Amino acid sequence: MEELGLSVDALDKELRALLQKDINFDSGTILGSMCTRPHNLAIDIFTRYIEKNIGDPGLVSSTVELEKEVIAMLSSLLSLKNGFGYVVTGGTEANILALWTARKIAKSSSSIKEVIVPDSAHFSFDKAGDLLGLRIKRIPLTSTLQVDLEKVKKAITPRTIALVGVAGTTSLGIVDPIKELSDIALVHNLYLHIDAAFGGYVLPFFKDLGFPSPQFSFRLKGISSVTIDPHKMGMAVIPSGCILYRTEDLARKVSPTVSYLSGGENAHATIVGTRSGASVLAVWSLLKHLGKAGYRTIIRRCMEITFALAEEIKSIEDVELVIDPVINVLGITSRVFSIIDIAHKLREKDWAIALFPNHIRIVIMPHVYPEHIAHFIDDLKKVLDELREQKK
Ligand code: 0PR
Repeated sequence: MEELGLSVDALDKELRALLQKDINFDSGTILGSMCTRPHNLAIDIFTRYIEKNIGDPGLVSSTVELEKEVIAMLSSLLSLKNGFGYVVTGGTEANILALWTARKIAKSSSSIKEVIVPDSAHFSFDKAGDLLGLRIKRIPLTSTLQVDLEKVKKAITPRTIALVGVAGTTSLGIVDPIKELSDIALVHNLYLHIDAAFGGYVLPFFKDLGFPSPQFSFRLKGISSVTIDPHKMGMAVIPSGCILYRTEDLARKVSPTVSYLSGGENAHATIVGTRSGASVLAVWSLLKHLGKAGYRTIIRRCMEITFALAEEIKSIEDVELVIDPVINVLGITSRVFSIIDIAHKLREKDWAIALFPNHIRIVIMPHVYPEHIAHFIDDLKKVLDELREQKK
């Protein structure tokens, strides 16, 4: 740190120059991210209420009431009346909280406690396992890339404390057979957590849009908690995740009481202490402003572009879809060329795509427009031509 600070103008100039390599969503080149440019209303509300710390709830009791409204609105989207939960930093914190809760209520007396997750589960479950001392058992997928239910059943032992299902997987947007997982959880009296970090803001709108609508809501009685992230398809500002619990009792399992807070004694039920009240208010404002109709319009647009891209990919020689898209996540692979070579060449052309071991992931977020996709298809065709040339 220098002795004398920079003027705001000088600082602004320097910062702009230093940030030149960062890519913005409005560049139209980010096709592999599960985040998007936040809605303008969210940006406005977030900046207006930036000072609020909901980690001292007594100081911001009105914000606390609105957090309850956020939880009520998101719970009701997932068919739950009187849901409980918190706005957290993202899907990782929500998933850690869920497994922490499961460990708290676990009846298993075994010193090793296990959690059964699909092989497609996000790496935040590995972080959670490591932090909480839980053994994460990854279960293989079937040909539909959903968790193999027979293998789930076989993996259950007296050490098992929880099952996880994913509604919208990170790599391909697949929805596990959640109804069947719920039935298994009920039979074995296990905690079932659903990771709908991405799909939670997408799937609830499918029925009205006329798309196949897999079950994953709290209507399935075996589900104990759900992760649903406003900072993905909710168009909220980072950090905005959400954990929803079926009952208040579950939500309270990991909430030590803190006696000394300035706003008075209170329970802390999230991992972080100081917590963004501005995030809560931005999420609340978006839910109130957009309503179901607003979100449905956003989802319809993303799905139309996804389906159009899927058709394009099917028509291009030497590449193919990993599987027909279920939501606005699409996997491209090739039997002819290395997908790593294709991805690297696309990245050289400035496309910010996600690269998984066997496929490129494209996520059609609200910042993606048909013209971006048309440009991407042109470049993909060029890349394939280059690779064909090289092969000769
Ligand atoms: N659960 C699922 C199903 C997820 O896909 C993710 C993250 C998480 C949990 C964890 O959420 P947080 O990252 O909010 O803790 N999915 C994205 C991914 O891994 C995260 C992301 C978003 C990565 C935007 C890159 C990016 O540009 O792809």
